[in-house]
Amino acid sequence: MPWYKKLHWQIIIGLVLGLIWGLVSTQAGLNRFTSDFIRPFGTIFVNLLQLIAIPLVLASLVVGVTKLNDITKLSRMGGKTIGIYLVTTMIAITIGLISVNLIKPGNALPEETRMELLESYQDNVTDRQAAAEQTMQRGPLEPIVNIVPQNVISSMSSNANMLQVVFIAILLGIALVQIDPGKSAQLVSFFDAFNDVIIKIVDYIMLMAPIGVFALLAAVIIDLAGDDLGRAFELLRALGWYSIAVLLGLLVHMHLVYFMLFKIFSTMKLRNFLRGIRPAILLGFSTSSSAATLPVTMERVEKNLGVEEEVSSFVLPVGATINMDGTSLYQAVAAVFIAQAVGMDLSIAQQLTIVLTATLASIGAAGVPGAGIIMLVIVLNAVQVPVEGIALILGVDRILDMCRTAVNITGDAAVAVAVASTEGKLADGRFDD
Ligand code: DAS
Repeated sequence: MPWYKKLHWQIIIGLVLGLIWGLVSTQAGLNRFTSDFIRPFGTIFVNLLQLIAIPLVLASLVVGVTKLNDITKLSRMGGKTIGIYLVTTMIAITIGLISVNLIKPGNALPEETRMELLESYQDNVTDRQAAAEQTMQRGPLEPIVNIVPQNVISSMSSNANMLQVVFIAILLGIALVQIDPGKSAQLVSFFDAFNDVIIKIVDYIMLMAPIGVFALLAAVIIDLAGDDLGRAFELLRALGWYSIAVLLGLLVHMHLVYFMLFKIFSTMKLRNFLRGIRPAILLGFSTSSSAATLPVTMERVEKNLGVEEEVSSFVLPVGATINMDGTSLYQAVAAVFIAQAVGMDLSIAQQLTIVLTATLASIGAAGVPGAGIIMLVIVLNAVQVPVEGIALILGVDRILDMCRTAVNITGDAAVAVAVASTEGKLADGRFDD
């Protein structure tokens, strides 16, 4: 198959053309046109992915659980999955803290820029602060209470409730395994067929990926630059070191931690792993949403990496909501950067508090765009860093959200491979698209 027919190349071309169009648009006064006639294609594409996410999780998880004919496997696999998720998240935060303490991005911000930025973002800070205050009011066990829905239909009303759908699907699957096989067979084959249909729909949606990605990137650039490219570059320059601290941490985490994960749990080569899930990584980058990318992550992990459905259908939906290595690393860097920028020196005890609270904040963050920065307030409050500092990083948050979401997805897929390998459910993977 010629290279340009491969989906991931088409997505990359869409990405690059989107970036170029966005920059041209800001210079040629075409922002209005881009917003009215190009941005909608990105919205349609993300809507399609969000549309398919919940039916996919429900169908694949029910099928996955019923295939685990012995439920103790589920608890063993569940324990292994959650355990590896927590360890990789805490390592991510530690890498983030090392990166931000070495680079010290906060010290590069000039005083006048900081004061000006705080003012210009005041209204956004208020909005986000209000959303985050709400998060603060709920108790520490709120994320656990939230897993159990009151109503099946309402639990499927938003991708932010992905864990509720996981809960329902597991309950359904366990009940199906426990009733008379003669009766459950029809229902299991229904969910099996439904699952195949959903995966086929994901293939159709992916045909739109290059266009969707082009539109998403063009929109991000015009949102960031407004009609004054110069101001955007001044802002980016002031925040350049901060972004480098985040990106460096993400790169180290992706290559060191997942490399080690495969060394311990699987014989898969990191290079082949990354090739196998490349479209999902690129999609996570373009949509900034683990939940929206989940259908593609599942399809690629199963088709390209050979992870059997009974593992991927459990590990990936759970990971898309509670395992966010990229987000937790970013929250650690952001909290210390803001502290540095307002002249605060955080003690080791406070930085250890960041490890705990960023772990909780990333578990509580939904797999949707911007979730990480709203939950960041929990971390800032825990170490008494002024929440207003969020204004410093709002400007580049979307671009970093794209990067940390790509790492979140990579982490979910890496754990799926590791768990499948230890469960003997990892076939020899194929790595072509
Ligand atoms: N965008 C979130 C996700 O989908 C991550 C974040 O906001 O930090 O994973």
